Amino acid sequence: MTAKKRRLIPNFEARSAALFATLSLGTVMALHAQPPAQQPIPPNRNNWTTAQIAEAFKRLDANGDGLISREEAAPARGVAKHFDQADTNRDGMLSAPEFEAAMKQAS
Ligand SMILES: [Ca+2]
Ligand SMILES: [Ca+2]
Repeated sequence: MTAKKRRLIPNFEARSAALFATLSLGTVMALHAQPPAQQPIPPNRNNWTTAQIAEAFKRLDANGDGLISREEAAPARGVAKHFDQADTNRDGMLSAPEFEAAMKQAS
């Protein structure tokens, strides 16, 4: 603490600095108090992820041969309904890529 230093920070300057700090803080708080700007909504929010589709495929593939037959698709009404559309190569079975493409189209 030197006399020189004290002289550099006169009382009124210290007070205006405090006021400035308060105003800045108020501005920051006001900004934070604002309702959140539009939450970014992922465009594919309702779409199934590849992982979810793979999981669903595994569940439907009751005999684990890597294909979903019409019988295996029966419990999943949506899949059964679109089975023919999904079965793009018309072999009567849904392969994983066929199933995935159909699920992504449906959602
Ligand atoms: Ca199967
Ligand atoms: Ca097929």
